[in-house]
Amino acid sequence: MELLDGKRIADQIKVEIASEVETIKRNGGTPPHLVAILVGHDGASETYVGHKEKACAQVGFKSQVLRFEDSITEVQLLEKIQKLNNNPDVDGFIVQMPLPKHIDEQKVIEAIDPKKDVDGFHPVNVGRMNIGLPAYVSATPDGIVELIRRYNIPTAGKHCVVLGRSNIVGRPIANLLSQKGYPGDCTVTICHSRTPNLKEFTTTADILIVALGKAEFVTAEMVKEGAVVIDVGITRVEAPGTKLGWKLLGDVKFNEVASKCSYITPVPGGVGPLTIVSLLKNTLKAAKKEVYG
Ligand code: L34
Repeated sequence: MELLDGKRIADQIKVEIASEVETIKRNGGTPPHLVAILVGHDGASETYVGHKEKACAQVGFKSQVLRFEDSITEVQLLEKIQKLNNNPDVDGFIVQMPLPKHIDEQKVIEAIDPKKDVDGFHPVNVGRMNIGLPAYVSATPDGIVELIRRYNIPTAGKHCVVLGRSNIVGRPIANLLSQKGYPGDCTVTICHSRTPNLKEFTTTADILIVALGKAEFVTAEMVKEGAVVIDVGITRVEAPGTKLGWKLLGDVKFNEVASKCSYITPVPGGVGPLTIVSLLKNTLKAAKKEVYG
């Protein structure tokens, strides 16, 4: 069993990005500029946006977090988005999800100019990604692909089973791994909450990607010997007696599954750090106008 060390790969890629930023600056250009909108005070969102801000600083990007209270109206938020769309100083921006219930997330996503949509959530980017055109690919699936690539994990002809059909992870990763080339050429099965006999599918997976958001859902008996297991889940659970009072759990029961795997991601330190780095990659692409010219 080998651990897929997302933290290590993320640090490596950050060094590569930082060197590109240096080149841009040396040639008289301005560093990429990312803006994140954060609504409310959700603990996990605060952490993730904090990681994004820190990563920008590490690679030499300009970054800014625009914070708003839960009470912001949809109209007000859409106005902020228009301003960012029209601000030539901003290369890309994101609106951290989830949003308060009174705001329609899909409306917000569609208000973002696809050229600045470094989250890759806008239907134009999703559509372009789906047919293999240059696009901003959403950060978590892109991070998974990058992890597979950096560890040279073979994918051609492999059976990849994806648990979860969300717009931001399950669907796009299933699409990417079924596309031609490397990492890809997989036979992909998408399973979800209405799939009967889940175990029948998961035990045939050479590559098992779990993105359900259900802590420790995948047990050893669900995994084939020698499988590659990628755990996208990240749930905070109470942990009395620890310093923080809580800890993070993945969707996979790591302790009993790990010994069966050829490769497995830890939580934390697996997919999460790659998600951050993929956002940086998209922002760099935006600054270089690589996707839309
Ligand atoms: N708009 N909303 C938008 N874009 C995104 O790409 C996200 N996502 C998801 C939630 N909402 C979003 C993220 O940023 C999930 N996500 C994310 C980002 C970073 C990490 C996890 C999820 C991360 O840094 N994970 C660390 C541990 C974090 C911790 O200590 O809580 C890890 O090692 O897995």
